[in-house]
Amino acid sequence: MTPREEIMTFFKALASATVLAGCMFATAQAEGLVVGFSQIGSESGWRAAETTLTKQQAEKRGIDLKFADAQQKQENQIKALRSFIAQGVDAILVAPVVATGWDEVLEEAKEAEIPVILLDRTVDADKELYMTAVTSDLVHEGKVAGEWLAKTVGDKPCNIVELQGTTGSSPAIDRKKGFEEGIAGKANLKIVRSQTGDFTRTKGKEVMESFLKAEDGGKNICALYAHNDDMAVGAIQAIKEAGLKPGTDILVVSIDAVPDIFLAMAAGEANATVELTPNMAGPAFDALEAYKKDGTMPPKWIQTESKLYTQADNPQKVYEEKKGLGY
Ligand code: GZL
Repeated sequence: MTPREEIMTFFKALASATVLAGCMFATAQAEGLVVGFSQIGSESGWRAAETTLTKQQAEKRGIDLKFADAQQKQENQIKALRSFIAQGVDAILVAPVVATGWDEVLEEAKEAEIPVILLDRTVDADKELYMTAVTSDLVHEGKVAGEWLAKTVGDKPCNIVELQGTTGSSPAIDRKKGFEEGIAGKANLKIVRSQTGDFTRTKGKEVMESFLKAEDGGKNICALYAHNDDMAVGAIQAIKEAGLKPGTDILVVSIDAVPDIFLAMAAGEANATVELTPNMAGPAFDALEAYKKDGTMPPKWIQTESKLYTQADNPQKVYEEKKGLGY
């Protein structure tokens, strides 16, 4: 080998070693990260799936996830965030149960230079207080549901009852707003009753029972719009117990696309749902790893997709596909 060839061989080897070291360093960036996750609770099938997938994503990336279940209480979430700050975690994930009341604790996280990522819900706080929010377009979801109903009923008069999500939460506020946009200008479509079912099956059934009683046993009700599938599934039970046919006597449209709503659709008892991915943690951890690696700052909103499913979309098959995915 000539001296020139020897030098070329040396520098090629050096270049490969540098690239390899870089990749290992990048992976090392993900390995060993300690992340605190304040989860709202387990109020719905969707929430349970989000928790499962977040833990799976952390495991896959070698992230040490400190998990705290707030049992639907904001004060428990704030306590958890303070504990994560005291532990000096590398980052915090939080699914904020309601939209207000976060400024102080987010300030404390900023002071401690701990990046905060919002999952699936947003907060009414200065955007500088969190790194990014991984959510769907909640207004759009409601609008898709409203537009589907408007298209389905045509000019027929249709009294709608609405099961709202948790009072004060961004999905409850935005899904209501979006649905009203979706039915705007349709004089034949009217929301006659609207109340929170707190995103749970139990409450959804209870409130639907009260709607049915108040509306002549349900004879005056043409459709139910529920801010999530779990409340819709509870309401379907109430409609059946009132001797009516959900999906026919009372149309049912909701949001999340959890497996059980597809079972109801396959039985003709639900009509449409708008999908919300439970994998919010994947994009969140991607953004965090990029930030830790070289300071790359993500956009303030990482939007996840929303897709309408109806009875025309082979619900039994969708159920089979979805049932193993962490729900
Ligand atoms: C919406 C999410 C909602 C789900 C419900 O982004 O926060 O919370 O739609 C869950 O199932 O309770």
